[in-house]
Amino acid sequence: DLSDKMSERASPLAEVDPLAGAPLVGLVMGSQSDWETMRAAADFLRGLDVPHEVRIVSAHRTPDRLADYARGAQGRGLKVIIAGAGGAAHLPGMVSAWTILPVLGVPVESHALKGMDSLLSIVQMPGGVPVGTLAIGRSGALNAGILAASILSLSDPALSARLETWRAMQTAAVADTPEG
Ligand code: RP5
Repeated sequence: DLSDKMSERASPLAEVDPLAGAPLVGLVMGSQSDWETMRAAADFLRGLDVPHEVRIVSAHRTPDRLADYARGAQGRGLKVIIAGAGGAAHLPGMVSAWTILPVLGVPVESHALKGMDSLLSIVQMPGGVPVGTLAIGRSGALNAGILAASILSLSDPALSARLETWRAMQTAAVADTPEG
C-alpha cells in the first residue's frame, strides 16, 4: 500500500543530519488505550520515513516522566511533539508548559463523553502556552502526523517532496463517482 511504497525510500536525513537516526518527532500518549488512535500518526510518520519515537507519558499517573520527557525533548533533538490524551486530557498542555517546541494535541475519543471532554481539555489553553489542537480521534492523529511532517519539511526539501507525493496520491485515489 501507500505506506509500504513510501517507506521503501531511503531517508535523506540519514545522509545529512548529524542526528542521523535520532527521532525528530516525539509521539506521546497518556495511556496504552490511546495507542489504537495514535498509531495513525505513527503509521503516517513511518510511511514518510520521518524518524520518531513513541512513549506512554501520563500527566496524572506519571507526572515526573512527563516533566523529564518534555524538558529534555529539545536537547535530545526533537523538533515537534505530538501528544494524544483522552478525558481530562492535560498531557498536551503540560508538555507545552515545559518546552518551546511545537506541540500538537490530539483529543482521544472517550467513552463517557465521546471526546468532547478531551477536545475542550486540550484546545482551551491560556494565552502564552500554545497547543495546536487537532480533531477528535484517528483523523486528528493522522493530521497531527501530517502537520509534524509539514513542519519538518520546511527545512527538509526531500521530505517536502515525499509529502507532496503523498498528497498527490491521496488526491488521485478519490473516485469521480461512487461505486455500488
Ligand atoms: C487519559 O485517560 C488517557 O489519555 C486515556 O485517554 C484516558 C483513559 O486511560 P485508561 O484508563 O484507559 O488508561 O489519561
